[in-house]
Amino acid sequence: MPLDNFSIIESTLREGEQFSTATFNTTQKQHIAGMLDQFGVELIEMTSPCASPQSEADIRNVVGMGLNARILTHVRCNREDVLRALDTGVGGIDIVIGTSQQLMTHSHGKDIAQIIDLALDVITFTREQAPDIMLRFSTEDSFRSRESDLYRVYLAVADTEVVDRLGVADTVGVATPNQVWTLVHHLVRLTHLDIEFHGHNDSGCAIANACAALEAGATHIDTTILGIGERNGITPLGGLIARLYTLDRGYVSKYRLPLLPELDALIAEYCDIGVPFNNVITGASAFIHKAGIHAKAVLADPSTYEVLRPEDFGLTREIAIGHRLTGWNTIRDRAQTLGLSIPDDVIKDVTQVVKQRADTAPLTIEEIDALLFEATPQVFAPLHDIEGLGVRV
Ligand code: HCA
Ligand code: CU
Repeated sequence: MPLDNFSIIESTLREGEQFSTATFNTTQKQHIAGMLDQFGVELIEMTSPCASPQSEADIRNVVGMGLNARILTHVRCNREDVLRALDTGVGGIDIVIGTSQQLMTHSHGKDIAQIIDLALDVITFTREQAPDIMLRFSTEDSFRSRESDLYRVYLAVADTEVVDRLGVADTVGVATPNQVWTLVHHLVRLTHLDIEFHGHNDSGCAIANACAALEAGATHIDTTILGIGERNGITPLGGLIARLYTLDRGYVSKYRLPLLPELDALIAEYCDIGVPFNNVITGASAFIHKAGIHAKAVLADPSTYEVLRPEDFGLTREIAIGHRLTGWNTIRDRAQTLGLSIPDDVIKDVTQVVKQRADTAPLTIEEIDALLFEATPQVFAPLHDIEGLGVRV
């Protein structure tokens, strides 16, 4: 069952490099690869060695790190690219060619018969050159390709029995979860090969589509940290983790989840973008509860309004206090945190003061605390002897 046994192909160092503000230097690439490896991703995909001299050198550098994760590179469908990729010592090659009318016309100019001939030539050549390498073949823009064309290509490739995996790519982020489920389901049934899904986020479905792919039997999902990639990117690593965690925490227990905030922060820094406020898991507001009704329930039992436990990701929840939607349970909790013992009716009075003042502007935590200290009943110690001094106070 793939959800129990899927692998992440982490493509921050390939798709992620195609993000508008991403230009990772060698040290940064090594740092990213090292952290992804610690997080536990199974595969790391890197930019083609044909992209630039530094890209080629960086693959060798990362391969030389001897990580647990298998290092892959991503190449166009031709023999020269494959030879250069093999020369870097990678553990796997991802080959791709466009099959939609748009890409056939404007990208490589080949028709479906020519694509099939080329694909069969390149994959059999690759297998001859490298009998043990992990080999994947993918169609680009799968969801705008004619269905009959797609199956012709995939079945011809599968028939050679030289590839380990077929890739499905929602290159322009147009697919719906239903469409992804259906295509992956048919490919699993027809080929019995591993299936990879790569989904862009142009219409906001990248996480849902990745999940649909897994539910249909896909074995591999492409992600990038923070979802960076061409345009607005692909399935984010953290988003995929959250989606699966909420189905069953066991699906993602193989990963070191508390490293996620560090990974997101690292890429935000390298790309000079900041982690989006509403980012899944690591956005600044992801674990802030505000309305009095929510806060009361969360204080009693966090699972009332949390499907992700912040502590599983090395994070903490926060209850916003000084606003007009606040409730007396929240104010009482703050008093207890401060060690103050204030009767409930007084807490309720303080709450009304907070609400009234917050109608003008939110109160800071210091202002709330000051109100609570002011409201604390003065307790005078009874007169007694200070032991041994005979002094009455
Ligand atoms: C690209 C295209 C690609 C390839 C995906 C894949 C896409 O930008 O090179 O090989 O699985 O989105 O189609 O990223
Ligand atoms: Cu892509």
